[in-house]
Amino acid sequence: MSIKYKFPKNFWWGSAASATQMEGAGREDDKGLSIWDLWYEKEPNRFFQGISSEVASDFYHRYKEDIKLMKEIGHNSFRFSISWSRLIPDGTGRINEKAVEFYNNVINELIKNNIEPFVTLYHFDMPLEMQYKGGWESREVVDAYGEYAKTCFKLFGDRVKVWITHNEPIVPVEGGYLHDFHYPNIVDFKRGIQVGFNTMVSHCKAVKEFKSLNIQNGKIGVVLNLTPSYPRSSNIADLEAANIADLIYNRSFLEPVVKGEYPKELIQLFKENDLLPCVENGDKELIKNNLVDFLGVNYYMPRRVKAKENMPNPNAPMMPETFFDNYEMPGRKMNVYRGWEIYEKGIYDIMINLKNNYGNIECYVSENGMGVENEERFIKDGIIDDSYRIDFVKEHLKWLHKSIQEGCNVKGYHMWTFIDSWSWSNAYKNRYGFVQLDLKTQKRTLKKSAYWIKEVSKNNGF
Ligand code: BGP
Repeated sequence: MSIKYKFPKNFWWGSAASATQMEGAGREDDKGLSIWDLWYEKEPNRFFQGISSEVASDFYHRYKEDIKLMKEIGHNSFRFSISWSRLIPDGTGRINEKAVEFYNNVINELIKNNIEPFVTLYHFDMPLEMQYKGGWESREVVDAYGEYAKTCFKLFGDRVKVWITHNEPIVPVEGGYLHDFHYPNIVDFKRGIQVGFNTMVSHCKAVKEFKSLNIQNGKIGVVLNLTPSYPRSSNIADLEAANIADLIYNRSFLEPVVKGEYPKELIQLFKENDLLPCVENGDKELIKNNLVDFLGVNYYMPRRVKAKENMPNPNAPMMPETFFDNYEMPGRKMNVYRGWEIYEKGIYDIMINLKNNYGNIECYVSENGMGVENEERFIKDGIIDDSYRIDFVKEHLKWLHKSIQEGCNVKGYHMWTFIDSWSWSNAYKNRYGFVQLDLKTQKRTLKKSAYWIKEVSKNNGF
């Protein structure tokens, strides 16, 4: 078989997952609760078919079986997150020894199977006790996160070499403080900006702790969902609208983590609209002096933008969308289940942007994937024939390959996700895995895409 798209040596093939979405054992072995448990208790109706994260895909008990399958389908790396509230049930103080044992077992099992563990410290799962203190709005919580990060580096840094501070830090802002899809369901742009800024400070504290520990061969980065903003047209008003969307949704995190400061235009925009966050002494220096070693890039869809067409209601809460309108491009290709546009070239545009404007920083695709409803209807000869997923990945990989040919510093490709996982308020509506999960029996079955990716990984291309 001839390989048309060959990837660089030691390319990372694998997938990503998160604690809340896969661990289960939600109330076992002294785990503290997180905002997801509280929200479910308060409003179970907010979760698709009323399913909580309490059981998920039971990785807590089945990690050995899952890691075996990962190896079988050619993973050489796997990103998972530590649950802060499992490790430190109250958010600060006492460490849960059962959790230490669990994460040690997972890390050791991965290494034993030649799968490099990538560890995320925070993936949307604020410990309840920390939320009671104000969550990311509170500097006490920011400090607690710094301590938690240090604890993780000390406990696991002898074996974990790739660390990620936050997964998509803009999402808890969007979900929890703007668009009502995460707890605490606040709608307040200014508070959201404070949350974003405090998250940024917490990220830098973790980077600082990491660097001071001098972990051998270790590196630290952050995972950002760098959704490119495409203007409807080259009309100046459309260009300006897309620029604002890009500033708020991408450059707000990208610039401080890579360049050590916020874009001046963003500061100006927030200043004009009385949205600037409270900044404490020393924050600026902290941000300046704690740049990332690499970036993880999550890419699912593009953002298409046009100039505002109607004056916003002056009494409606201010939003990023106060400054632009989203644009539905006629003829766009859609993943109708998730309601997300599919635009494969976006992955190339992101990488070229990082190359040209961000010092060609080392990066990898940390999530890309396609959630589909009712996949059981595609079962053929006992397995799910998810050829649509194979096509999705292939087309993205072709563009990624092109970016590498053109000199982009891309080290790997991780799929979202290994096994069908609990998707926040969508619960199990859309399935993303290489591996099918039977919710009733917890049985795992490889999908067609799993066999395909195994070959890709084996051949380091396709
Ligand atoms: C990313 C998150 C993941 C995952 C994925 C798919 O934003 O990092 O946690 O869930 O999106 O999105 P969803 O689960 O909402 O379909």
